[in-house]
Amino acid sequence: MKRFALVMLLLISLVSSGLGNNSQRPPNFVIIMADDLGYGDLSCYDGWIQTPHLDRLSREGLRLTDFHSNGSVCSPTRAALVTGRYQQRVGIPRVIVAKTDAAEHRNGLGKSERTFAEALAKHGYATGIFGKWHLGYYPQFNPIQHGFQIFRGYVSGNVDFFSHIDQVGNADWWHNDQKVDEDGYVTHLITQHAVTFIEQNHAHPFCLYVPHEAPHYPYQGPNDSADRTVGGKFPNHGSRSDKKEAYREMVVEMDKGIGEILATLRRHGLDRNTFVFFCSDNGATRLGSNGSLRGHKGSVWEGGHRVPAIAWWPDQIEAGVSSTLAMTMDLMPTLLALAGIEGHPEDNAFDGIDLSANWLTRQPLEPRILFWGTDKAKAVRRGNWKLVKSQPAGTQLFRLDTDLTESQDLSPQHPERVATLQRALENWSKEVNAASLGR
Ligand SMILES: [Ca+2]
Repeated sequence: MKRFALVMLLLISLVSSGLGNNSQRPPNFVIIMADDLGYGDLSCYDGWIQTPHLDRLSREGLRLTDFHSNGSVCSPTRAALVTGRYQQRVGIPRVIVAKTDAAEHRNGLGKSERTFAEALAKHGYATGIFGKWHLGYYPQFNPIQHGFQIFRGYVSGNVDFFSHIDQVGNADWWHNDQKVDEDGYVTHLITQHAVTFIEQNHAHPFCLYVPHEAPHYPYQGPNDSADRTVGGKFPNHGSRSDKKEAYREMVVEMDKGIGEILATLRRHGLDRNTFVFFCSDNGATRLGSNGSLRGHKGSVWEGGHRVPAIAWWPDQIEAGVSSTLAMTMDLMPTLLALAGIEGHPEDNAFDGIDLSANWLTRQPLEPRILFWGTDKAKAVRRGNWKLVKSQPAGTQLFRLDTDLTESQDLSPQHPERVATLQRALENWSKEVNAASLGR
């Protein structure tokens, strides 16, 4: 009898672990990206804002403590997320700006790049993006040219949460490649479209990309009203005097929306066959919190790019905390591996790596070297060592396991290590810049 019970238990655990009825169908994907959310903002990261739904995701999933955004600003990280490659290689090293006469306004994600949406759509996935694109203003850069079958949202860096007008006074709300406005608070619209997408596609594999606007400026909570008008003069950051409170309200509203998405997955019995990933696209501004980390959005200090991130897939990814070093560009190779897709084109080779074995079975990664670069500063990381080249500080070396706040420059004690990392950084810069010019 005892033996029978044991066999039954084993069978039940096999079925519930997905080796049973889920094995014929590849997993669904939900990728949620917050905008400018810091390492010290969420309650599950000991932050100052209560976020019960993300806390639950974190409790049930794998909370990552050494996950980094590719860029320290918006467009570069998003370019790396959707392509699995360094943004410098992809030709999007800077923010694509709203100002129509600026050179960076005309940049966008090139047709030759392959996105995760393209690869998944080719293998039968329904693909949708609801929220912020920020990879090009013009129709040829639109998400529907890059494998997404449906897009509702905006293409610039930020819009008024109510009037959906960008920061130079142009209307910016789209249905695919057409400007079609809708009434509503941006965070609510994103959630509603995401929920509808799941409901319409629950019967087959889907990939849902949810790039939220919160908590990027303008700082507007759900009970406020529009500040921006077409062609008008307005305060870019919104009219509220209590901006920190507005920031908190924005994060809380995003958290509620994420709760609704998760409830929708549960309602359709998809929570055991859906991989959910949450992260931020760069560190917080001074209005938010990066915890004890040095620096803010825009810098290559940890506060610019070490961000909250959670990988969630009940029964497949064991709940816990992971200190594995990872970066935004690892997402695409990981998604394709989880979907069982091989054969990514060589001329679009990944810089990111497949993290699935690390997340699913805690298999350690091979040692690797990672790079960050803005116009003003660069950084390189190998193991716990990080070299930062910035002005006016110059070249400095830090050991993050004992000095997470990057306050103790160890370069005088380790000249050889400095030279090796510096050489690697120079080679990398040359290589990605040359690749970008050859696009
Ligand atoms: Ca951002």
